[in-house]
Amino acid sequence: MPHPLSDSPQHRIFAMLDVDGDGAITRTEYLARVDRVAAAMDRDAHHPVVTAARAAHEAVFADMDADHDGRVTFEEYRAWVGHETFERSCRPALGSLFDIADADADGRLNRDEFIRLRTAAGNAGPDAAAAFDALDTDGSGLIDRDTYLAGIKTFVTAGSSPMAAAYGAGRPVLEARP
Ligand SMILES: [Ca+2]
Ligand SMILES: [Ca+2]
Ligand SMILES: [Ca+2]
Repeated sequence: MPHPLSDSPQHRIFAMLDVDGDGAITRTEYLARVDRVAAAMDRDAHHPVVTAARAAHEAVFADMDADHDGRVTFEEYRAWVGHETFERSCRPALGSLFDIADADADGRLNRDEFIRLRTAAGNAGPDAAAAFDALDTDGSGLIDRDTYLAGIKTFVTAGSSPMAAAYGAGRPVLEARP
């Protein structure tokens, strides 16, 4: 039977972060996200933007893992996620991944950078492309940092956002995660 919350933004994001699908986000799983994005964007593992991202992700994980057992369950994640935690914790971490992808450090990603970032972060390629097109409302071919972070925040907190496409919203979770 499908979980009643299986189509919620929280469930979609949790399913993306629980890479091996065992029902918990481990610290290793969460930190590997930084390495995947760094590798996808051809960044050296010791580049300052990668080091900063690792520190930001360590902080998010410590914040999410309420009972400090090194595993974040869906219940822990759901109790944690929201406006306040987004501002305190998610924004720096998501921003740090954006910075890894922003090769020329001008605060904007082009379509290719955006798709590579979101695919490395766990989204399906076509979903990431759809999200870029939805976010790029002026058709400039660039997405700025604030637009990107606001798009994710609205998805996390309100469930509806141009970024929803990145997470396969509208398609069943099982289809989004082959
Ligand atoms: Ca897991
Ligand atoms: Ca825990
Ligand atoms: Ca740029």
